[in-house]
Amino acid sequence: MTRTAVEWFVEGLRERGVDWIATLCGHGLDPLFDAARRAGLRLIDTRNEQTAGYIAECYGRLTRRPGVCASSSGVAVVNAMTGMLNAWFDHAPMLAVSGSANLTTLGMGCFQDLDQAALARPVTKYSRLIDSPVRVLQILDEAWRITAATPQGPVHLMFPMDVQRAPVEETALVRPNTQLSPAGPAAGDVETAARMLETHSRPLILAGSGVYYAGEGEDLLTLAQELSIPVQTPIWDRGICNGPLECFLGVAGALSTDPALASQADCLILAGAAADYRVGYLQQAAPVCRLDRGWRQLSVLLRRTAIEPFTSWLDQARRLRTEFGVRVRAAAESQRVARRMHAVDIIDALDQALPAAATLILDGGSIGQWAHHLLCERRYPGYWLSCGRSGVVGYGIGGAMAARLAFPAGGIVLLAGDGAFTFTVAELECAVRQKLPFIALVADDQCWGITHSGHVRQYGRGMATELGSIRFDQLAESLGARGVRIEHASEIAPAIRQALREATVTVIHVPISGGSPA
Ligand SMILES: Cc1ncc(C[n+]2csc(CCOP(=O)(O)OP(=O)(O)O)c2C)c(N)n1
Ligand SMILES: [Mg+2]
Repeated sequence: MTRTAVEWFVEGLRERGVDWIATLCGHGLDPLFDAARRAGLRLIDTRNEQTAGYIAECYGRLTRRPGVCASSSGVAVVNAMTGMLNAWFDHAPMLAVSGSANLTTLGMGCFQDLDQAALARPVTKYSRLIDSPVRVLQILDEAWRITAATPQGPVHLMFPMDVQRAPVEETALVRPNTQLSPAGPAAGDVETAARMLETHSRPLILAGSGVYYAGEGEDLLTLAQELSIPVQTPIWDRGICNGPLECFLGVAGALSTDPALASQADCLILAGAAADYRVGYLQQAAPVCRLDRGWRQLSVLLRRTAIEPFTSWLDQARRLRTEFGVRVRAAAESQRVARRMHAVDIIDALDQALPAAATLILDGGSIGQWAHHLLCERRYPGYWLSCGRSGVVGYGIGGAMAARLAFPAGGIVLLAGDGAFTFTVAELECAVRQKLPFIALVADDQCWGITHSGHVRQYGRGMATELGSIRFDQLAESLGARGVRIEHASEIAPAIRQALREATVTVIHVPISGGSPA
């Protein structure tokens, strides 16, 4: 069945028990009005949007259920904000909708052109542009749950006319993730997690940064080991695993897709992990719950019920992971260019030469992906620093300096792409002068490799992705650091071992042929 995005939106409102919208007509609202009228949703009109706003927020304060108002674009939204502001001060639930000119003309000087989403942000819990017709119900659901979540408060959606009118086939609609509480560091519910484990046979724990910051990593891993539950960490989140454990199965959500354990699992526990792109927005059917804190209580609760370990499922998951590693390595070998080094030679050398307690910092595209795929389970994300959820490149030299400040003793190794390394390369002089030594391995493919591979795959050629040649060893020396140039793969591990004995910054320049795992 096909409907316009605004028809789906109106139906979504009806499903949430809304039977009126307070409003004042004007530019940007006509498709909404038409859909509302046809769906039997009453329009309460006013002479000033302030009143429409007040109606919505007062309804919220009286009933603790969100009232809805709709205003036209530009100054009309400013008027309606009076009501939003009242709801804001009172922690009252309320949904304010604003119309606007077409998405395709926003910011180009369209009629009443104004970034209404930004305008309302400081006085709402959530304010966004509906910029994708297929996401209309998912965005509505998110806004609705955020306005109702404690502490309550107003939310605002800006709905351009062309998005309102866009036809959307039912099967194309992005489904709201109704099993989870709205975004935010919800503590979760121990009993729900316990019930989930008692009633399923293939659970997967996604352990993200939240559980690390909550200091519950060890409790989580103790339970996972005891019950043989596979654990993965979303790529770029902080890890919790500091040594070899049967239950730890590396990183989830890397670009080239890991064994997709989430799709094989029959239930998922998000432990301080976000339901974001790295876990496919959790669009799969398996039930999900969140448990950021409370892992020790969960152990206690489960001990009483004497639940059986998930041994055969963990074996199966480990097999999938091993097969995945074999596939990644085969992909690397297929990219080999005669007499040239490849990224995997650096990974293998690190595997041999890196002390167990060294800190590894990853900065770069393809090189980061190879490392996540092939090194992660043996390096354990507990000893890593990566770019974090931002996915940024170019942070690594600062990261290495910070690591040295945090850990005065011990190995610190930055593995960087040639592109990432040059963002802040002059900082090498500062690190040397201020006695913050580390080792930098530069994987030099003379390009923004991961972007380049993507371009080649999609367009048959790279576009603004090639980089020139730099003698990183000489550059390092000119900045006061040690510089080492590698000519053969067999030299990499000895160079790392030697650099670990030096009290200064060493840059190990490894020229490689290109290639990404994806
Ligand atoms: C600040 C910033 N700019 C651009 C990007 C997009 N980007 C992601 S990976 C990448 C290529 C990195 O190249 P390099 O460091 O040489 O690593 P390689 O992929 O070649 O291994 C780029 C440009 C980004 N993530 N962050
Ligand atoms: Mg590169």
